[in-house]
Amino acid sequence: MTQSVGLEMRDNVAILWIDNPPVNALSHHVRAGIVTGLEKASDAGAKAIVLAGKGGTFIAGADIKEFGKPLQEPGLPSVCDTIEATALPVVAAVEGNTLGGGLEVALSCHYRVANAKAKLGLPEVNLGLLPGAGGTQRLPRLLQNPVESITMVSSGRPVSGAKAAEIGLVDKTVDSGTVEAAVALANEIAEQDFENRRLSRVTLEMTDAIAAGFDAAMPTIARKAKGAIAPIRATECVRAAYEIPFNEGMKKERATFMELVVSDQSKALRHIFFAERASAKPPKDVKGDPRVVKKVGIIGAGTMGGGIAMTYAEAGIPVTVLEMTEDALDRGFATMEKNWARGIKSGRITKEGVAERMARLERTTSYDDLADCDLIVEAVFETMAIKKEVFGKLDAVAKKGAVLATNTSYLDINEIAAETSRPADVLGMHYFSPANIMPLLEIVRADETADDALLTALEMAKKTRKTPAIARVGHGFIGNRMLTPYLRQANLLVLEGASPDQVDKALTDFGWAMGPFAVSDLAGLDIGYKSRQDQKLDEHESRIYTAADRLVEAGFLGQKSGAGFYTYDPETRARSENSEATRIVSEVRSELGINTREISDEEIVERTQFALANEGAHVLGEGVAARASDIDVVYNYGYGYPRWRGGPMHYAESVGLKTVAAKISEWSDGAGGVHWTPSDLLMELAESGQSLADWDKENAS
Ligand code: T1G
Repeated sequence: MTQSVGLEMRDNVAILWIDNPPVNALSHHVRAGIVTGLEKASDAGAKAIVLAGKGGTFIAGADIKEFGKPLQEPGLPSVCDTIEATALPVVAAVEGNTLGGGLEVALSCHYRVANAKAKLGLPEVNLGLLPGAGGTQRLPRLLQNPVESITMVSSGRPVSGAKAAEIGLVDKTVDSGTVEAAVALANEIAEQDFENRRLSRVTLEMTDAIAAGFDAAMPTIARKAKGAIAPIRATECVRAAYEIPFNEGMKKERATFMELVVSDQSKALRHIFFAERASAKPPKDVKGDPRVVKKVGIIGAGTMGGGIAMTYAEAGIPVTVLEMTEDALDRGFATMEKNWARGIKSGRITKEGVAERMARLERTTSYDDLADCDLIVEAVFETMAIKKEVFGKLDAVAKKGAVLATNTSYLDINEIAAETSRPADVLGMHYFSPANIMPLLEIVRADETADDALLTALEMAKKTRKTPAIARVGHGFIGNRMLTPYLRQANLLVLEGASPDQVDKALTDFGWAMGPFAVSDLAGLDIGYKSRQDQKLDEHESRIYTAADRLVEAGFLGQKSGAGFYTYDPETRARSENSEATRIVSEVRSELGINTREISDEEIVERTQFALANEGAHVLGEGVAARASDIDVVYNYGYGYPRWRGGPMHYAESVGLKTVAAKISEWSDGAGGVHWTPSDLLMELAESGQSLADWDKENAS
């Protein structure tokens, strides 16, 4: 036995308790403990065995932290084979998270009893892997339903215990007393023959209909995978369960797993799995507890304010929304109700659910009505003057201890905080549009933000199911700051000879959800235009956007005006070339005396992605972000970055910081050098050979 697997005898049943907090991952000592426990149960004269997890959860999967390290026997496939081959019947007590290797262990048991609210799934594809301990071979043999097997393996989505009973994944469900029910079943079947419950012995037969089903499923799986390979490879293994014997199917699954576990995609997906957990943790220097938030005030009921108000109401928190006029409130509330109601058709929400959420919203045009709010988030116009005015008023009416948050995308929060007598209560909570949908929340810790105010924002992120990343004050914080050099290179590439469509396609082929020109059209070209006017760019910088500015001046504002860099079908919003944009770009190139050239997709990817990484290294070096992995979280959750690439910083690491640094040095010495400011930190890391991951370990506060 090992300390993580205990044995308890209950009459003739041996319960093997897995105890490996926090999620009972199948670390080496757990795997070894299970094998030993099976022997000990037999020695103890048990007639049947129950496998159960401590802490209200069965097993959440293999220990992800062990991947990439030398395998310590027994490996999970052999543990599963040992369980299945055991002379005594084994019943799995499935509750809490029964995922990945955890479900594979349950599948190698002979019976399964589940709590109705348990989560059973094979999420390995989310890590760029596939079920590597027999899941692709045993699941189809148990379910005898290719559609269900394909869906579970290729989507990674879990099912509830109740649903699991429906599809035959478990033998019975209970609402409580899962272990007791498993012991009762163990007693019941102890003397019965259970040969037919050893799933490896089950034979599946491939039919034309089943083969056609696999053929039909693959294009959809590939489309949804958006460049990720694991869902496709995992489904191929499920198909093999119908075509070749179990042992050969296991060999195919193992070989595929070994290929995927060393793949860049899996390394990237495991990186972001841990990155999103790290970014949700308070900095080490922060002490204390979050303040209690019973009521939230939102200033502004426009696109952002309405979306933020929806986020809190969705989390069950009462919200007071303040606008300057009743008309503005009418519009804002109508939009919120319409947005929620959209989910009724798809069954995501009921009419009563919409009414419940709306009932949590109060409205007012008076600041006095915010006096009882514990957190107030302003989402008014993005000008410093208006923000200062709002915070001056808040300082006068907000209760003592209220956290005062600004949703600003760029502005200096220290300056805003200075407008109040309570800068310790002030911080940034930067939401991304649409705020009720987009998962990222940039929490900006200003110089005087109190620890418990910061902890309150982190707690609110959790409560509203947002993925947070903490930034320090700096123009554009993390995400928007890095967007500037990214868009700069994209626009330069168009000036030099690429078309907007070629740039966008090269980047969607790289994995981005949308290319920069399509995103600019979506956001509205006038937003960038106004920002450039406000910033009064120098000549080098402003010439880059001459074409974009001309488009706005010609009335091409993007999707909202029907055309921008692209023309949009009024019905379908499908985009096609805007010949006027092509003419304007060509005109600008001539005026600027630019001799265009053929530009490769590779150059487009390198210059845009390395510009992101370089600026990210500046952000890191300046302490605006505490970790490189936080920057990756920002881009995954706020900007449509391809998750299976890990993030701009992880991608640069996977290319090799030396390579990235050499390219940036080359470009900064070249014709476009004025547009490159190599990050000292990036150059130092490239020189020293230290990785960003190591830098994070050493420096993350
Ligand atoms: N391995 C190692 N650590 C894990 C882990 C795992 N499988 N799952 C969670 N942790 C850590 C996590 O990093 C965090 O650590 C703490 O536990 C709490 O996690 C062979 C190959 C189970 C739904 O993909 O989805 O089996 O930050 O904050 O919100 O076929 O964790 O405290 O130091 O997420 O309650 C398949 C991954 C693995 C499930 C719980 N299994 N985990 O969520 O807590 S591959 C998974 C989750 C596999 C086999 C294959 C979630 C959760 P720290 P948490 P939570």
